Formats: sequence, structure tokens, C-alpha cells
Amino acid sequence: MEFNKYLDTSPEVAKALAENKPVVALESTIISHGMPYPQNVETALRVEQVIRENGAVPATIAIIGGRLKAGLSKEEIEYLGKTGYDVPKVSRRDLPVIVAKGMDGATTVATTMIIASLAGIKIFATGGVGGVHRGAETTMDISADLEELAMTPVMVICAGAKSILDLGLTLEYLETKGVPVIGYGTKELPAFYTRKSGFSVDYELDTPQELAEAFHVKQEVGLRGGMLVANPIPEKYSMEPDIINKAIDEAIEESRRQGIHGKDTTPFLLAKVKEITGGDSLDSNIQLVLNNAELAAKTAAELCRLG
Ligand code: PSU
Ligand code: MN
Repeated sequence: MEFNKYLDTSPEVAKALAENKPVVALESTIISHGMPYPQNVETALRVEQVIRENGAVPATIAIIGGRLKAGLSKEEIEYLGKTGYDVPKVSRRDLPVIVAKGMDGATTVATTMIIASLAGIKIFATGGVGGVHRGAETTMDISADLEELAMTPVMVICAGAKSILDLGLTLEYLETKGVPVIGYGTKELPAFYTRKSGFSVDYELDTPQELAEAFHVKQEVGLRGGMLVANPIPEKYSMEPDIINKAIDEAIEESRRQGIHGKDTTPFLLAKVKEITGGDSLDSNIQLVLNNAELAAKTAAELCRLG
């Protein structure tokens, strides 16, 4: 466990880290901006439960009153979920001002990686990561999550990327930045709601032990940055590709009509897709996060074994 004057690691998380027990980080933008209340709070608590059932300690990460928090109470999770969009979405560039002003913040994948790394946590489970947006050749909208994966040593377990992004360009960007992209039990990049995208990943690994070994080597060699693991949504919860792709196309069109840009783009598209699919996408979203939490907990245990 590391010390940083801006960081509060919860006693339970601090104890687990001190004893080299498995800990899994979780983000809070998914709570405040990624799902509606009360499903967001229910899901956040269920995810923590799944991590415990699989032998690890959950560390949900956020900024509360200007403090970087690794490990939240139930009340803090409830507060973030209920407050929703009124909690600012905090990526790397937002962190300094939010902390200096003593504000609250919902942490994106990038900021959750930063705080996890400060606390000494190496594994992080979420739903989807940010990436290169469609049309980025003119908007230059590329998520800071990708840059963070290039520099901060945390393994991020997700369900691939939503096709609100340009998946091909996202993979190219990650390659340039030297970020390993691993398919868990698959050679194809899963597309979040569906198990297939038509794009290949660099490597397929099939067990938590293999994931831990690859990440361990990366760190021991001294290569900076993280690793992205894409874990396909379980078959029975996956959506019909035609339905979800049509919803995504419609959502993107609507965002262009309304001139949505910058940090509002991702939350806007997530909410719109949910609305168009009449809530089906939310059910899938919840299930894939639970699935990622389980894999993250098992991988964290393997990583502890490697010391
Ligand atoms: N993609 C999802 N669900 C999410 C996000 C992305 O499928 O909740 C959130 C994550 O917190 C991610 C952030 O880090 O959106 C990316 O936002 P931006 O594209 O503005 O960097
Ligand atoms: Mn963006």
C-alpha cells in the first residue's frame, strides 16, 4: 500500500493490500453516468458482492470532497448513484481542479486507473472502455482512457468496446501505444453487447493464470502501461447484432443533430442506446459487468500468487 497525501484507502482495502491479498478496483462513472438509478447502485453493490464471492476485496474508486477514494462505503455508492449526472465525470485532465476545489467526481477508466495505481491495486473490472470515436478523423475525439492504458500499470478487464466507437481505429491506437489487447477465450474483439465484432485481437488467453502471467512479465521487464482484457458477454445475455447496431447508428445520428461533443458524447450515446432498446441493453450491460468482476477477482488471486 502506497502513501499519497490526497489518497484515502479504506481500512479493508489497505489491509488486503498489506497482506498481499487480491483486490479489484471498480470505476464510478459507470455508476453516475453509465446507468440509471436505482439499477446503477444495485449493480455496483452486486459487482462488489461477486468480487467477494470470488475471494477478492472490491475497491470502488471515486473522488469525494476532493479526496481520492480507494474503497467506498455503501452510503457513498448510494450517493453517487442517486446524484447521477450532477456528479462531474472526471477523467485525467479534470482531476487537479476537482481535488483542489474539494469537489466530488465520478472517475472514468483513466482516472480509476490513476487512483488504483496510487493505492497499489493492479486489476480493475468494468463494462466498456473509452476509445477512438467514429468520425475522430475530424472531431479528434479519442478517449483519455487509451492514453492511460499506455502509461499506467493496471490490467483493465472489460467486455470489449461498444460500437459507438470506431473499433478498428481503437485497436490501431492501442497498438501504436504498445498496449496488449487480449481476448479472453477468443481471438475476436467482443463488441460489448455482442460476442463478435469482426475485428481480431492480438492474443487469446484462456485462464486467469495466463492473464496474470502476461501482466506480471510486462511489469517485471519494466514496460510501462497496462493491459486490456476483452471478456465476451456470456452467450445467454448477448444481444441481437442487428438490433443493437441499428440502435447505435440512430444514437450517433441524434448526437450529431444535437451537436453533442466532448465529455458528454459517451454518456449521451449510452443513454440514447438504452432508450432506443427499451432497457434491453441495460440488462446486458449489468450481466457483462458481473462477468468481468468474476474474472478480475480470479485473476487478482493469480497475480498475488506470482508475488
Ligand atoms: N463505455 C461504456 N460504458 C461506460 C463508459 C464507457 O460502455 O460507462 C464510461 C467509462 O467510465 C469510460 C468513459 O472511462 O465512459 C469514457 O468517456 P470518454 O469517452 O469521454 O473518455
Ligand atoms: Mn471523448
